[in-house]
Amino acid sequence: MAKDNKITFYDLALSTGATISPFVWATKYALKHKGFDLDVVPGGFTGILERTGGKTERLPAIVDDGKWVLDSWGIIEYLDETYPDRPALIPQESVAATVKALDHWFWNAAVGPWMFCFCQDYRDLSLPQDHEYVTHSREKMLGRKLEDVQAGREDRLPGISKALEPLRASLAQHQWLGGSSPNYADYRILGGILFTASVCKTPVLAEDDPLRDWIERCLDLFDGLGRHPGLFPLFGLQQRDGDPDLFNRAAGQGGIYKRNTGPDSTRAETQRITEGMGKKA
Ligand SMILES: N[C@@H](CCC(=O)N[C@@H](CS)C(=O)NCC(=O)O)C(=O)O
Repeated sequence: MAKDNKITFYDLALSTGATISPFVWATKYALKHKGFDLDVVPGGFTGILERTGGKTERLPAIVDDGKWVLDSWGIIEYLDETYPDRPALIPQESVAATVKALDHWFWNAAVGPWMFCFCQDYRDLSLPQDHEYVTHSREKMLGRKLEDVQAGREDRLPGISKALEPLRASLAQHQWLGGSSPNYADYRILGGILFTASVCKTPVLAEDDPLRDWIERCLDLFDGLGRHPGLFPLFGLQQRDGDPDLFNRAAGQGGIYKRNTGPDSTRAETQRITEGMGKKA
């Protein structure tokens, strides 16, 4: 049991002091959701193995009353198993299954593409002692010079914003991804957004993006945990001539939105799609 309600939390931060990793951000929120105070061990990319006494090369990691727990998913499983009387992060297995699908989609649609847009800034914002390691390791991962990967991002950002429609469709009808209160689904997606906010020297979403309400509500949680002064503005992306719409302004049609309540609800569509049928050419 956490002594004095405190859990030791190994952070991964930039020179701004802001946490960088999506996994670390999500875990910070998860610990707060469980009602714990954090005893933060600060640090950047290099020296993780030394900082953790040889326990891990990757973060997040926590220590709960002497017990080491690694990996963002391992940590939430541990927290829900060990503290079942505190608010659940994953209230039932179906949530775990859905979060895994959502996380996979979001990583491919947004977190990865945003990383490509800000990888040079990510290196430049890292602690000075991390620059060489971040440059070398990320160029190995991405297969090109960081400057070349990042170049042309203004042409890619609108498409990434547009791709977030599944989140908008859900959050137009629900206060949180967790329903009436947040759960790990919210924190996991928020982690990717806060990763982006930690490096996005140019905004990634429109001022009036429908996701804004949910993002602002998430940032307010736990006494403004997500309102770190080192973060950059997410909102303010401008649509240029030739760009796709940054979000769907005609949302509210199709899929679960469009309830069939009988012929009156489908008559206009039926007329539209059958117009001209049977006419001789
Ligand atoms: N599966 C792990 C992944 C953790 C991970 O890859 N963390 C990265 C930060 S995003 C890290 O520690 N990187 C250190 C490094 O690059 O040396 C988890 O979910 O915790």
